[in-house]
Amino acid sequence: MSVTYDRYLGEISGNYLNLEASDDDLKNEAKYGGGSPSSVKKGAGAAAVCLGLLCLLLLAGLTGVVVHYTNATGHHDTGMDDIQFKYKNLTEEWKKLQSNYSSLTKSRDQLQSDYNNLTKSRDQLQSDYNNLTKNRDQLQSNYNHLTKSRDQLQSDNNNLTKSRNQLQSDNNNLTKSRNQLQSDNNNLTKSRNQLQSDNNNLTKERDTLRDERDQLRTSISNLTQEHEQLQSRYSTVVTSRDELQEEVKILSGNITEKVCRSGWIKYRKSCYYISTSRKTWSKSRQDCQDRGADLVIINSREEQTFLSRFNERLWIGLSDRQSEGNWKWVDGTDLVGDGFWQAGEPNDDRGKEDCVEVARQTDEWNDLPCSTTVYWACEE
Ligand SMILES: [Ca+2]
Ligand SMILES: [Ca+2]
Ligand SMILES: [Ca+2]
Repeated sequence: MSVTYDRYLGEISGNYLNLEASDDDLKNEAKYGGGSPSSVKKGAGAAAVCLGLLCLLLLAGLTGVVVHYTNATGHHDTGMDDIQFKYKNLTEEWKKLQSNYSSLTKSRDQLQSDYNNLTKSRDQLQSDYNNLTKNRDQLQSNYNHLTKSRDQLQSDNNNLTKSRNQLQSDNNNLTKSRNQLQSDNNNLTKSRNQLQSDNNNLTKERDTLRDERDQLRTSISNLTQEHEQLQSRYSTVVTSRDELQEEVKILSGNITEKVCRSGWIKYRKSCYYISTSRKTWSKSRQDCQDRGADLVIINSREEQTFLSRFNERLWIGLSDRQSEGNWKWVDGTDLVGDGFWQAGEPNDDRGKEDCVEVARQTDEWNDLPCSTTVYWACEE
């Protein structure tokens, strides 16, 4: 800012109007952060200094005019009117300057007020800027988190898609398997029903067969009883026949009733000698032969029962000495039928049992070593 004074024109001119225009500049500087509070303050102070200088210049001008007028009075009384006129103009100029000074003072106060307001606005804007920066950082952080979450969700989504496809495939396979199983189940159900029907028929046939079997068993039992009764009757008839034939022979005088020697026992058609000492099988047989007889040959259950009454171990005339397991009587004939062996005999114990005794405990036959010494029975 510059101020000039034209002492001839009596005018003070300057660019003080620019002080008013600087309001917009200050606003712009505050808005864009380009200005500083000290620069604005400096402008207002410079305006005040300029106003003071203007007052001083005006006062100096007035003093010069008075001096000039006093000097001129001594030499030129005729120029009084001209000086009076210029004084009047200067007074008016001074009043204008005074008015401008007041206006400038008001403008400065207004600028000061605007400066204060701008400072407040700037502080508010700075605070808003800081808040916005924080919000921006927070939003950036949120954005980053959301980006990560989105990526994670995208990855999860991909995995879920794969799992869903796999499950879909599995579901298709399971559906096929279920349909196959359903078909198999239907076939099995048909087979089961068929088997159930067959089973029912077989059960009926089985029950029928059981009834028939029970009837047959009853019939067999009845037939067996009849058979046993007939067998008993047959035995009785045979015995009666033999006795009758014996009596016929005796009565006809063709045969003479056998008489046993002293010490022998008669039973049916034979005479028997029961020893009173014990010998081996061979020596026992030799004793019988010395007596004109041989070891006993058992021809029937009755003869076996007869020998049992002596309640002793007795050699009989049966052995397999010539051929193991091939039982022969002393007359050279083979054993016919099952014989009268006790349970578990003949056992040929240790391969040394070839001769037969009537055992005392059971009155049945047992094979034992021929060198054993027991009693014996001769038959004549
Ligand atoms: Ca006999
Ligand atoms: Ca034997
Ligand atoms: Ca034996």
